[in-house]
Amino acid sequence: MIVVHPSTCRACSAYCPVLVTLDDGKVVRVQGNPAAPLYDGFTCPKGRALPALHNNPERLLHSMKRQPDGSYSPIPTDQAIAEIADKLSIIVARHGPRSVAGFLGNPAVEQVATAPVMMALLRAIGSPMFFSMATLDQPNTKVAEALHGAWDGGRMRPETLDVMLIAGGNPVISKQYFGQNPGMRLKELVQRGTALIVIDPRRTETARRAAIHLQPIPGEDAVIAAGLVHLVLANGWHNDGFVAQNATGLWGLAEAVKPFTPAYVSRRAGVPEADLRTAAELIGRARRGNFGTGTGASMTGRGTLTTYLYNCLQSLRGFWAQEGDELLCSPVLLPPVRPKAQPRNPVPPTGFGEKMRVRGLEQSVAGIPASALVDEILTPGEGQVRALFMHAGAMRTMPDEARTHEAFRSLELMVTHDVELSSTARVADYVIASRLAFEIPVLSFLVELNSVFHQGYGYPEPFGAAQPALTDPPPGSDVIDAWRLYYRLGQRLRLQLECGSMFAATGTPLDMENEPSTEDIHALIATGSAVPLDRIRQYPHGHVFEDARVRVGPRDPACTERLDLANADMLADLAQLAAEDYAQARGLGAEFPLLLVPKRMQNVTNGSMRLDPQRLGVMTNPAFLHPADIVAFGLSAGGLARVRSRHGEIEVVVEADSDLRPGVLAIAHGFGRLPGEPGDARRYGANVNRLTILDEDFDRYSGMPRMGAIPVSITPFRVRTDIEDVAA
Ligand SMILES: Nc1nc2c(c(=O)[nH]1)N[C@H]1C(S)=C(S)[C@@H](COP(=O)(O)OP(=O)(O)OC[C@H]3O[C@@H](n4cnc5c(=O)[nH]c(N)nc54)[C@H](O)[C@@H]3O)O[C@H]1N2
Ligand SMILES: Nc1nc2c(c(=O)[nH]1)N[C@H]1C(S)=C(S)[C@@H](COP(=O)(O)OP(=O)(O)OC[C@H]3O[C@@H](n4cnc5c(=O)[nH]c(N)nc54)[C@H](O)[C@@H]3O)O[C@H]1N2
Ligand code: SF4
Ligand SMILES: [Mo]
Repeated sequence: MIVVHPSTCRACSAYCPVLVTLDDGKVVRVQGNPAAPLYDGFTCPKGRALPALHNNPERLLHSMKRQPDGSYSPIPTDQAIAEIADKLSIIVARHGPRSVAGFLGNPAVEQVATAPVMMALLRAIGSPMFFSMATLDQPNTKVAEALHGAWDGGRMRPETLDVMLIAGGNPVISKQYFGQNPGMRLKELVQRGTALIVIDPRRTETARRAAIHLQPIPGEDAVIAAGLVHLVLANGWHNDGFVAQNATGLWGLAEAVKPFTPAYVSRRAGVPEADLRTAAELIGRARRGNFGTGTGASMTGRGTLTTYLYNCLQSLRGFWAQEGDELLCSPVLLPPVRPKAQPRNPVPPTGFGEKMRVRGLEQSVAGIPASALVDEILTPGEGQVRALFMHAGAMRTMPDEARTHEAFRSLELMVTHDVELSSTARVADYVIASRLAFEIPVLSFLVELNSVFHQGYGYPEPFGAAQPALTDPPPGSDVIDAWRLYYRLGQRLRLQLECGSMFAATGTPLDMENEPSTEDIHALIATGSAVPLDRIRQYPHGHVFEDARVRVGPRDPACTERLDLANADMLADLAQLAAEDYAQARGLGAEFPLLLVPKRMQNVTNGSMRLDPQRLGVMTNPAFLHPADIVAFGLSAGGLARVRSRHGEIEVVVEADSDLRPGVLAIAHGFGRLPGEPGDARRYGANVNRLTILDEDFDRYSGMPRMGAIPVSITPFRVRTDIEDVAA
């Protein structure tokens, strides 16, 4: 029987409403849902390819156990859990609670209940070691907000802006910034007169819509931001009244940006001085604006300083939501808020939580540094991590593949969840076979939660969806929702788990006798939500809750809090930036003549969704270069090449991209095979994280290592002879 049900795509955090066609319970079609109140029926190719993921012949239908010879054999999931519980209790008894760690990556987007129950188990064991990809993504946004202070009323809404700046983000592809249907949203913005400023070494799909596109040398975002601050101040375009009432440190900031003259910034970052001045003028003359940094600006070093400077620029212009403005991302599943048009003092970004035993790292406002995990596993001594629960594609997405691999293989116990025997699964001792999207109920909670970590995420409208699972896992399979692993381990270890809103330190005790349903866990996550979950569940297509729209309230007359324009560490970084020999710092030379940068591709989400080459048209992650560089380095488009950094090398397929700035090499992450496994760039792609390392040039607060603007070389490898390829 064929039926069509509304649901939500969770293949990325845009969470597009979809209509799913089921034929006798089998997912056969996914399309946009025009009946949903948001996104105009939009989907991307990944959403439409979800049937391929559900019907993947390689899908993991049974949990797996690693055998002494390194092969994997199916094991009943409950037996796997029993064995894991036995090993876990021995490890805790022998090495203490801190030896147990959990790691949550992007797949948590699909399985919302994993995070609270994994955290509940760690809490019950007494381990603080909860890691997440948030600290390898854009932790600089949380840290910069802590250093600068936050605006209680939040940012101005996109549809009200005169100017919008995006540095190192490409929403048309990533769906970050406008979430859903970003191409259409951008078009609407530009049509209504918003001047878009895009800073990106590639003329991206987003940059095509920009009034000004600065196409800089990668890694110079802090220099450009300082240059814009300099120009705004030099022209007296700052909002004196706003600054006097809400900020301190104007003089310090003005002094610190003095070296960043337009001529210097233009020379150093490789952008035309006139364009820089025009961008500053657009910012200086606008009445409403917003500035945001994406992964490009965050990963290429000095991400915290860059975001801090843009926050300062925002405050200099008074570009924060005003009294009476509608709050951007009014909560639905998050707790209600009563924002005011006033600042909040800066807070220390670190100094409150778990200290790492390595590189002086510690918990920050962005979480425990994921970049410390590998060394926490490899460094002997009290507290050494010996057991790891992993819900991510880490082997292809963590910097420094070789050390990550060494660390994971050295664990006494490594457990992953997966939907295929992925490279991360192939280093684990146990792989728990997991349910897939349409076998799991929907709760649009994570979209909202993400908006707390990064301004680019979240529903701009008070939208919520709580929808049932649509189908059961295939007959004969033995797969579970990931959270059940943690619950059942708690049961076996006779622990009482507590679970609730992720903002609460404790939660409601779970019934440890009768296993709850996933909906029960969702209800606990929604504890104290702005809109009661029962109401949200009444709308099969999801709903915009008009009564949940929040307006920014008046300033409290007694408010004495202030934003900080002159954080001492940030100004010291700025002084160092101005003083450094930038040509030398960049690390380019005859040996490494190109800068490697990150990018996202339309048809994959990091390491996911590479299943159906016919429909998705992509299976590998090419190395994109400007055609002039292809010629200059003796390469051929479509041919193979070897990319080398100081830390490793990979084999890649070369592809021409005339939109890239010459001298820049762009490769997406999330591909490749394990060290020691035979690679094949055309089939598996290449793991860029063979070129990155963890402990050099890392952010002092979040520990995030440099993952972009990496000096590399490229040389032809088994050069193809067909002439057309060279001409391309
Ligand atoms: N060099 C470099 N490294 C990067 C980045 C970069 O730009 N450059 N970006 C970083 C960023 S921002 C992020 S967020 C991370 C992302 O990295 P991760 O958090 O690791 O996320 P994914 O690669 O999306 O994870 C996908 C994998 O999870 C497996 N999987 C496990 N459980 C499930 C499940 O329940 N459902 C599904 N569908 N799949 C599951 C799939 O088999 C797939 O292999 O990578 C980071 N790493
Ligand atoms: N289709 C798709 N969507 C995704 C993902 C995916 O893999 N595929 N991943 C998801 C995840 S985990 C995340 S975190 C978000 C990320 O969302 P975004 O941050 O928007 O990521 P990108 O689309 O890669 O845009 C980054 C841009 O930075 C540019 N860039 C590189 N280096 C520099 C630099 O030094 N300076 C500047 N100014 N720009 C630079 C790149 O050219 C690229 O255009 O996307 C999410 N959405
Ligand atoms: S943008 Fe694509 S992958 Fe992301 S939720 Fe929407 S349809 Fe799914
Ligand atoms: Mo990310």
